[in-house]
Amino acid sequence: MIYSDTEVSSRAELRAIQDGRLAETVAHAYENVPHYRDALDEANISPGDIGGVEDVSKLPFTTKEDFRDNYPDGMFAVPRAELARIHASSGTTGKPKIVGYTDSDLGIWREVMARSLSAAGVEPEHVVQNAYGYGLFTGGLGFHDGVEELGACVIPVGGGNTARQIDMLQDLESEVLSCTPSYCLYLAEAMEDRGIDPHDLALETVIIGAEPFTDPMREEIEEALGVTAVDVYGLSEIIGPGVSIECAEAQDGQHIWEDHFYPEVIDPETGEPLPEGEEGELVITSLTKEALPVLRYRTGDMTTLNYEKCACGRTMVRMGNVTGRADDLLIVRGVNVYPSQIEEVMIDLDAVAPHYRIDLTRDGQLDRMKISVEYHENFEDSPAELRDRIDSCLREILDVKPDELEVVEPGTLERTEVGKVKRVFDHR
Ligand code: DLL
Repeated sequence: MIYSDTEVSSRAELRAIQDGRLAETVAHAYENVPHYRDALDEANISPGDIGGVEDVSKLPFTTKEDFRDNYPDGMFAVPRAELARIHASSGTTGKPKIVGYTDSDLGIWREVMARSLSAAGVEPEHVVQNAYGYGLFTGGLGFHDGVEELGACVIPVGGGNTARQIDMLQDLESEVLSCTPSYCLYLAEAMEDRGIDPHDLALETVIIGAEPFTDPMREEIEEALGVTAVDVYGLSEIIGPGVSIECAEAQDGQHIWEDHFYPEVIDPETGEPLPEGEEGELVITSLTKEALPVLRYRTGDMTTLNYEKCACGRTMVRMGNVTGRADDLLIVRGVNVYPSQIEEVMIDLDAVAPHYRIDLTRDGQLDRMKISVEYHENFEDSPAELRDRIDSCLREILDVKPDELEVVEPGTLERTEVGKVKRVFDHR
């Protein structure tokens, strides 16, 4: 269901809103954040040069390094006393990125999350079991507030705690579950182990995000649980979950809430904006944030933009689902390897469970790549034969051969119960 009229406003109306808000955001950032003042001065741009979104590409990019250099709160544009909440990104390396919100920012977050949930098919009478982690991670509280804003009922189970999670799904008949795709698969397996058929649950929709997944993995989730799986995207630096989401009607790209987040796609090498439909790095400018305005933030996430009106009636641009990050690229013996290429092979093979890991080590000057993969419980041939099959599929898509390919028993590889799955272990 369409939650707010803005979602169906004409492109011209939307453009007018974006123009005004962009000019205000640039002025706010320039006046209150030394980093932006220096960056704009250095680029010879003054806030008055930015009349609207047609001028956005004049602005310098903001990067993850800028957050790191200004740790913890140097990117904030309001005094401490005006902050209402602080979260942090779940960065796996180095210091986390600290992000702050004023009351108004929290209100906007609630609104975009309510829109997102509504687009996913959540209705006020539904019970939403929220299995995203609560705490500094934006997933838990972001979903929580959005469910309340929509007027639905939230069960704040949080991440992990699988036995209780399953009890709640059964006893409280949750219609909606929100969690990472890897945890969703883990839950499905855990139910199977306990002899519970997920198709007997009241569950209709799962809202998965916070980490990349491929279409075959989504199909696996939809089949295992008998649900519609909707992809939700977001990042702490911009607000958290709720930057964009698929609509349940089309499940064909994620609507970006463009009245709050202005998107561009650029060539990650040259920084040049790319035309509609070409894949590149997503760059986002916040249009309404007070505590942490962000100008042309390089998300690192690879996607495309599609401005065609959607079957659901929404006019807001859709981004393609993010299957990888610009910095995901692994260079193995000088050859480019994207983990998503390996994942696609694994998931296409019925005999293989969607659990695998890639280990990279260095032997003297030489990179070594080991891939470990679990076979599926119902698989009946010999693991050696399966190994050969995977090997030939990998050869077709990779320009570098794994040095070791290991097929292991179901349940061998470590699962993530909380947070985001880690599949690549680069020990080099
Ligand atoms: O993961 C916010 C979030 C919470 C999104 C719950 C969706 C659901 P961070 O911890 O800052 O924030 O991580 C952001 O996660 O730049 C992407 O690389 C990745 N990511 C988030 N959503 C998706 C998705 C939250 N749907 C980083 N598909 C982003 C692929 C995703 N990657």
